[in-house]
Amino acid sequence: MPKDRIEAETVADAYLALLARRGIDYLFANAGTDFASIIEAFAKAKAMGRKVPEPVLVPHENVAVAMAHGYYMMTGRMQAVMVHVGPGTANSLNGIMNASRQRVPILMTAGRTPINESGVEGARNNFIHWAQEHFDQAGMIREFVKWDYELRNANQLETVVDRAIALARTEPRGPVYLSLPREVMSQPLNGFSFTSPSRRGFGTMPGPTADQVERAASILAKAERPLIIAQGAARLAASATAIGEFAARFAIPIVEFRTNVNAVSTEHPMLVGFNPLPHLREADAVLCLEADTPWIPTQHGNPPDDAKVIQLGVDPLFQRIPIRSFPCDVAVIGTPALALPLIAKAMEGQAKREVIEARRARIAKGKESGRAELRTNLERASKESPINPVWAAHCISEAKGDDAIVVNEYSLILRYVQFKEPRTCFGPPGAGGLGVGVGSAIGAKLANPSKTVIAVLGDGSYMFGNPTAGHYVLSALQLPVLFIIFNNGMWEEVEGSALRVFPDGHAARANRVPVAQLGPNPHYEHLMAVYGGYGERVDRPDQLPGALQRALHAVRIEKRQALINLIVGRRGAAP
Ligand SMILES: Cc1ncc(C[n+]2csc(CCOP(=O)(O)OP(=O)(O)O)c2C)c(N)n1
Repeated sequence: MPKDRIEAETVADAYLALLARRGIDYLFANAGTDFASIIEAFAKAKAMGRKVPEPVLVPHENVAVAMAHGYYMMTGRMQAVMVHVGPGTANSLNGIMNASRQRVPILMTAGRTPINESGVEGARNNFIHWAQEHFDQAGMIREFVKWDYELRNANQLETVVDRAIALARTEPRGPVYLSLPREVMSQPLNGFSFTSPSRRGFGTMPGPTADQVERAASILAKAERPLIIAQGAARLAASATAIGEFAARFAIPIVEFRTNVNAVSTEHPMLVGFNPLPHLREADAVLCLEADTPWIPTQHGNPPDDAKVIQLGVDPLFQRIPIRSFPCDVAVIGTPALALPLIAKAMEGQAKREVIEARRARIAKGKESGRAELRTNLERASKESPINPVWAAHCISEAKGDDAIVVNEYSLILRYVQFKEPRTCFGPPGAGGLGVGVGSAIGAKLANPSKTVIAVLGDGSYMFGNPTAGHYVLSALQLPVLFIIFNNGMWEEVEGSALRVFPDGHAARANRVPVAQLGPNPHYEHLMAVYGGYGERVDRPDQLPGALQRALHAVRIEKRQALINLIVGRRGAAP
């Protein structure tokens, strides 16, 4: 077995060096007394030129997790987060739930308060060390991680780190949790030997059986009105390419319903929109790609009873969701990248060319008439005050440029925005834990310093994202991101959900719907003065194009963060 030996005087030295050797670029960290030997190890590594992950201080745990999330979505490279014992773990939970449901691997770690009250290196020396002890620290996070463990001694360091990383990266991917007791991390070592490269089977990938492929191919080849619903499918770059090719080859329309990341360009001839309606009701076969919620029965209805439904994904039944009963006539196990080319091959000769070409023509015609409707809506929206979110979406689309990456939590109305490339528009994770937008935009920028990154956030989502922590990190790393806040002074989604349940109730008649209004309306743009960024408030529709140019100039040319506080009307009123 090839071995490598590195210099290390403590377990913390060896731990950080091993993370770097196993491909971890960053440790997004929110530190406390548990970090003593980690801090010492980072300082020593810098002084002695040892290779360790880059430490990034992130002053809120949820932002740290979202940064790891955004970085992975862009690069496919998993990162590590370390937080302060139990309280830090508690603060990170929202982000971990998002990552877990979106299959984002993260090495989530936390210190452990010392168990020894005296007598050993690292023993308790602060009053918090008593009250911070848990019976089961991982218990609070266990439901949303694939594996959890506590490092017991130096001897098992390589095994534990490799197992954590291998399991996080094995499909279905997701976060893992490792607690690192202070005494163990400060134990002395005299150098550290480990297997290099690792032999622990990083990132296994499940694939479909021949029977699954044949049954799916037979359904899709016979269908006259098949439909693809893409959702979490393009989290892997190779899957995005496979979806685009498969749909184009067999002329199957794609609906990107609540996609976590866009699978295809908005110019793709088979992209028919973002809403399962009306396509779902007319379909005779539905291919759901990594879709935990391919449609919402109470909103969209269901496909016709005799339509066949194929659920394709690494875990097509989403075993960790307690109740989920979408039809599944065939479950195909695998990523779209792996499974779609196999299904395409099996469809060859079965699918009738004339049926495919007739469908292609019908879809092109439908798209053309849809575009005319959008133009009419846009024309009307362009003059409205407060600014109509339709007009805002259009202006952002015009200004952003083809290279931009947009993180949308979740105010941007996608049918008014052009994305030339797949995987350039990131949507909110299915778990809906608000606050992911600020941090994942920072993670995306860290992964792609040369690209323009734009975070489009509701005023509610912005505040959930711990913006002061996020702006601080950007200024510390000298990374410019443009934030566009759709400021409607409310939680429209919360209001809407109450009124949909009680359409004729008291809340519907109230001037201000309780627990859904955010007034008085703050001047979020002033926050930029604190962080050396560029801030602007926009009240009128005609001001927006100019404001976007100025803000983009700030991020692209002046290299400072920017924020547009956009005073918008309700999105619900938008066509
Ligand atoms: C952590 C968390 N808390 C609460 C919610 C419930 N919630 C869903 S949408 C929403 C309002 C978001 O407001 P905003 O971003 O301004 O968008 P708007 O609905 O006004 O368009 C809230 C509070 C949530 N999803 N996540």
